[in-house]
Amino acid sequence: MKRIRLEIERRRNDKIKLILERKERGFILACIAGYYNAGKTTLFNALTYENKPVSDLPFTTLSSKYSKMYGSERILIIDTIGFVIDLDPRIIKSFEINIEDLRYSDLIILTVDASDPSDWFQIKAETIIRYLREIGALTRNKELIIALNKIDLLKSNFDIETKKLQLEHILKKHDLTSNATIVPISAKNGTNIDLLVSEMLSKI
Ligand SMILES: Nc1nc2c(ncn2[C@@H]2O[C@H](COP(=O)(O)OP(=O)(O)OP(=O)(O)O)[C@@H](O)[C@H]2O)c(=O)[nH]1
Ligand SMILES: [Mg+2]
Repeated sequence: MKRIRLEIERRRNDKIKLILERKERGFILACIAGYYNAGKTTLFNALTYENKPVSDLPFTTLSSKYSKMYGSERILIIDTIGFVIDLDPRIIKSFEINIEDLRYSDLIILTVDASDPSDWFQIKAETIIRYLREIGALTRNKELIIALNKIDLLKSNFDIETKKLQLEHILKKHDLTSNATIVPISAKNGTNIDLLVSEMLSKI
């Protein structure tokens, strides 16, 4: 256990060094966060023209992935491991390595699954926003875009607006209204990706 703990600490330090180097080289770091299966990698691929594996099995992505955003030499998009409610405390330590990507990023793109039923959607969104605050990834001066993903699975605009209102309510509760924007998208179909990109550029 001691050996593993030391190894995790060493990797965490290496990771922080790497992140700081990238920042020094002038990269702007945009980190995609969210629960497993929210569509983070699908969005990452859409923003970078990468082709990283995507699936409906949990934990398809097991370590952070980095790639420049298409059309930009300075913006680095980061895909992260999916978050889980009630994460087993024994594996939290190993997640910490990836937490540094979230902490040091200039912009967080929180990807949420709009096709979740309203009550579940509410609990998940509240929990992850609280968590991001707790780990110091969502400070008052951190820019935040919520990508309300999978809108192709919703029946009407009314459903999209309802989910948006739920998110707005949570943001207000956490005093994040001024730095946050919600963009409804379908990462799979490419809907509103252009809107998301222009929102990213204006925040950066
Ligand atoms: N209908 C629909 N499905 C989507 C959309 N975006 C992603 N998916 C599907 O959702 C599933 C999960 O997508 P991923 O991109 O692997 O999700 P992830 O958040 O990276 O998941 P982990 O790596 O496990 O954390 C896949 O089956 C995708 O095809 C979308 O906009 N609409
Ligand atoms: Mg993934």
